[in-house]
Amino acid sequence: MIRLTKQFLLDDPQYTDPQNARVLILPVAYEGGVSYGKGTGSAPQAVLDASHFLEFYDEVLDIEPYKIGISTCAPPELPKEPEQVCETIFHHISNLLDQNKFVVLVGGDHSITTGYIKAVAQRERQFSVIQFDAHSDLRPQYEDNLYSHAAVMSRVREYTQHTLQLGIRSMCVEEAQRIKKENLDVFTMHQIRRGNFNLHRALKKLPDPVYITFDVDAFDWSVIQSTGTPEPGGFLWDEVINMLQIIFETKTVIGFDLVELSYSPHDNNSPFAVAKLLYKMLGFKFLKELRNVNVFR
Ligand SMILES: [Mn+2]
Repeated sequence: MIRLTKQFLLDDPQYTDPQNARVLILPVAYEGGVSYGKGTGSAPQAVLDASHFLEFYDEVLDIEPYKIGISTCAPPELPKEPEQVCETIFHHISNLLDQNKFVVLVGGDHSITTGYIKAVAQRERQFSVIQFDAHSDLRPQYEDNLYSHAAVMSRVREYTQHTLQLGIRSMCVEEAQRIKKENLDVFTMHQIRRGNFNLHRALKKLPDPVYITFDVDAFDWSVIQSTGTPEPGGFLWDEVINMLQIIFETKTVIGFDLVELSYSPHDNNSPFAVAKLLYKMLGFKFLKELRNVNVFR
């Protein structure tokens, strides 16, 4: 039984009823895995609040994505132990996937991704993960915490070897050595800015289906100002949207998360950008179905 909370975008039960909705959003207010700035725990609510100021219509895609049905679940109550947090998220996501829903996880810090990936790994013999992030997150663990947000891609790679990491501009020397030794597909901002990255070529190497884990610190500060571990020099809005459009057109995306937004009472822009990113991604995902729905009806 899904308990309702404040809904993403609108409160019209015709489009937010959990039984009929194709998309379920799971807000997870967790910041147990952060290392620097606080505030990721309040971020999901800020995204839901900001989403009510979005336009329903996508003027680029010429569709109204909400008509696919988007329902927002109540945030799960979380235990204290990081491993138990992962298990709790795993069970929640599994339950939602069993209902044949497309599930979006909104964080919360990046450590929550592992629970979702575990649920995907139980259902897919083979799958890929694309990470947008300033940080490579490839430490084996961080401060004795296997489930730290700084180690999340190490956990992910225990479930799949097919990963693509984009926008990276911060790592320790051990991570750099590992990337070289294991020949990981990690593309730094520096490489991308030098033109040493071809998305189509990178996507060809990734078997379907694809999961996207999106740490919003991948963005430049002009897009996302409020994030726990900020790094200068990130992606601009249109760059990300263009890449995501190509990914959704080329690959079968089975789920995604948006993590590491940090709530600040002085910044309405960042949660709004995350809300819009979420809505854009749903538009890309359900474009074909939504094209058959007349928006001018
Ligand atoms: Mn990060």
